[in-house]
Amino acid sequence: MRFSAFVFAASVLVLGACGGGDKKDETSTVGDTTTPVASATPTDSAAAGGAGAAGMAGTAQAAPATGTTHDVKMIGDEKGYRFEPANLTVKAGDAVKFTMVSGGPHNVAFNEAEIPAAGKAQLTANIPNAAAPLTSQMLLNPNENVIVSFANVAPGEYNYHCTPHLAMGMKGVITVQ
Ligand SMILES: [Cu+2]
Repeated sequence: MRFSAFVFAASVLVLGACGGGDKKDETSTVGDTTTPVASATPTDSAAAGGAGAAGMAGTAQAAPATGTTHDVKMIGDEKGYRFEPANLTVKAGDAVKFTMVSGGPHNVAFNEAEIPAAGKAQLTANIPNAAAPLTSQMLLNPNENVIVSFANVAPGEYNYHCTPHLAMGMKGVITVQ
């Protein structure tokens, strides 16, 4: 009887130890699961923000270009910060490829007050991965580019600038015929 009781007590102790061990494992597993979820949250927020930004400007769908793709270089060097060419005329259906050359980060931000109101929603929809309405992501490295389609964008003059270098006069205008 005494021996059996001892075995029983030992079994309880062992079970108790195992139970404690299992709990610890569960806790650390939950911790491991929580970490990637937490790190994924900013990405989800950014995606939601992007969708929200597009939503704010309207419900237009991105319209692919059907015509010529024009090149605009984004440059920052000893001569200053600039888009080359800063003045560009495109036809309906054309696209403009903005390429980071030097002196970044650069972006393309159309001035909401200086573009035709009728073009806002479509232009915002036509900026891939827009950071905000009418505003591209920052281009950090040489040869990075953003291609903006002007398909279905209302004719008129579209003034834009680079947000980090606006004070240095990094501005341009695209005239859509
Ligand atoms: Cu810039």
